[in-house]
Amino acid sequence: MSDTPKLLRSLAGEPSAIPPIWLMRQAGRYLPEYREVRAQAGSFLDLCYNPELASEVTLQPIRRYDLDAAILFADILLIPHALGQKLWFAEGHGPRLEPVVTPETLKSFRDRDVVDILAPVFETVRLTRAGLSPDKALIGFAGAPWTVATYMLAGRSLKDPSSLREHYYKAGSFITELIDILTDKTIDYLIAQIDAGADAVQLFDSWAGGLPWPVLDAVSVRPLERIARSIKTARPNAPVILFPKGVGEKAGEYAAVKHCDAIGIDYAMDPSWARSNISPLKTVQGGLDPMLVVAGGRAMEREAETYLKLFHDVPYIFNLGHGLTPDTPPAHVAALIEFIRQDR
Ligand code: 1CP
Repeated sequence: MSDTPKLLRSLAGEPSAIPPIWLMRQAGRYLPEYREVRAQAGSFLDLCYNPELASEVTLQPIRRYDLDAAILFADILLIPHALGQKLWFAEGHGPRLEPVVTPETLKSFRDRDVVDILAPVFETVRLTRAGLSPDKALIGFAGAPWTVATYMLAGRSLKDPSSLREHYYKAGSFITELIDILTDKTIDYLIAQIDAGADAVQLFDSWAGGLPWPVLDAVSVRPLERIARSIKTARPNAPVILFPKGVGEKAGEYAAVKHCDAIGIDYAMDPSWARSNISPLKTVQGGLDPMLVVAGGRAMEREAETYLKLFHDVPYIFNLGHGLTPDTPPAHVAALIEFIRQDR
């Protein structure tokens, strides 16, 4: 058997009786060993910028669960931070960014060299790749321009992004310009992650849901298409995974993006629809409701089985339909992985 990581074989279009498995937010607060390192690091941002500790928490879930892939420990908001916004995580209140972006602050962004400023992240990638066995993949990532822009424009997490739609209709050219800058910076950032040792990259568009089509196309599909195309032109061997959360059947538009290799599906997506409409075009990843892993037991196994059965004859990567939450019992994660890997 070759050392090519199972995840990369699946991204290359190979079906597998037991799919490769990794889990969004597999490193994080639900793990006691993470909380220990996090306390040692100081703040969450200190942890992101400390290559030894960030690499350690990236590897923790691989050691504990023998997952098929590690995902770089960092955050999608490091790009706004590198562009000059002040960023902090108020305990229990999520991220805060200041000042909110205006047409005036936008000007300074173009000249910022995020690859230079985010050097510690690439060092984390190098250290992690060196500490990972050759049969495991290392996934790099970034936020999709739209999702990152929502935080930059609001200065915080928006539970209801409808105010941004209004803003977009009123100040469309400014938001389009911001997205264009983020697209360029994200391309540089992901290529640098690949050069440091990331085997594949994923783009998280967590706030793509609920946008009317022409807006979704302009702020999400087209920028992601440009990122995928630029990465593939520069680094043809690096697979690109898109995770457009909450877009329903518009996921088909992302699957049609020529230069992406896989589509992450969220927990609200009907997996049968994905099997019929995405699998003919791209590897499908994910889907299982993370709340089922909080619940555990037979309900979790029954639903996991649904995904395994539906995708048994096509390339598929087992994952969740969004990230693990801090209240997930680590034993349920272990039970899920054991269930996926059992002979059937
Ligand atoms: O206190 C802590 O330890 C901070 C919690 C935390 C963690 C563990 C944050 C703050 N970010 C992260 C790590 C992280 N974020 C990873 C690491 C790799 C892994 O998956 O294990 C990744 C891939 C992300 C990506 C991320 N950050 C997204 C996209 C995915 C998603 O969850 O939708 C988003 C939207 C963020 C913003 C962010 N960072 C942190 C929080 C709490 C949030 C979300 C806030 C909100 O609800 O808007």
